[in-house]
Amino acid sequence: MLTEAEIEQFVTDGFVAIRGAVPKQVSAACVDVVWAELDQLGVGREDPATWTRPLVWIPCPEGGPFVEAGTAPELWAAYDQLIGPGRWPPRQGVGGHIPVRFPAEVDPGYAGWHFDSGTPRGDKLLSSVHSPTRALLSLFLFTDVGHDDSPTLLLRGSHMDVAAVLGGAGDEGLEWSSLESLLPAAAFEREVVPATGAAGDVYLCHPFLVHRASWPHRGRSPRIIAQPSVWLKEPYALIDREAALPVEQAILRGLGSPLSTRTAE
Ligand SMILES: O=C(O)CCC(=O)C(=O)O
Repeated sequence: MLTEAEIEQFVTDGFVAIRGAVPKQVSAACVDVVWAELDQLGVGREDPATWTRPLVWIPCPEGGPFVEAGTAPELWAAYDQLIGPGRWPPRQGVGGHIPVRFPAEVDPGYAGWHFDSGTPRGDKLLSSVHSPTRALLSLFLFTDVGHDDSPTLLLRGSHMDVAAVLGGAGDEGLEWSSLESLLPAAAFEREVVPATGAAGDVYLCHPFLVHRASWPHRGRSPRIIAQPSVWLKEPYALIDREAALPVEQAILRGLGSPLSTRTAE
């Protein structure tokens, strides 16, 4: 269970790390499966000469140890606390993709600031303040991730900036191509926190938290994490501050006032 202080940290900062959420032997078994998949792509665990690209994406494998990782009791308890019991669809696995980052000096591409909250509408990808489908972004660390291992960078508190901008865009939301054109410059002056930790740690992030990949990778071994969304069954109404649980509370805090009050103003 998250403590009250951790929950307040999630609301204020937009993320909380659950250390040791996944048992070490389970993370290690997930890494073995990832290497088996990489081997199919010609990238060998014991053969650094084949680590020729800075980044290889694979869909997060299903089954086996990924079921144990994705259903870890501490994680599900935290989802209930942050999102609300019955408000997120339980998944027998981890989901999302695995960006495997290899030791390299070069720009891997796609390392710009963004948040993962788009919902497809026709041919558009819209982000709405109601976060219609996404409840959380989770970062599962399957290997130890130190400062040199190209950790994901989190912009502490940036979910509030995103909520404030989306709040002005109506229920439908808006389409954006660059975050720099969407957010005020001050948003990018917030503290940058590297998502470092040990294999088995899981960062739970607000769906509006701005983050990006980092490079170069000057560690010795590939960094393996998964970055699934925890999905949301019903969009956040953003009307009742008293009833809101932490993910919704954080959006309301970023908005300054509930949407019904704003309409009445
Ligand atoms: O690979 C990383 O560190 C971050 C990946 C990312 O930004 C994402 O999946 O949204």
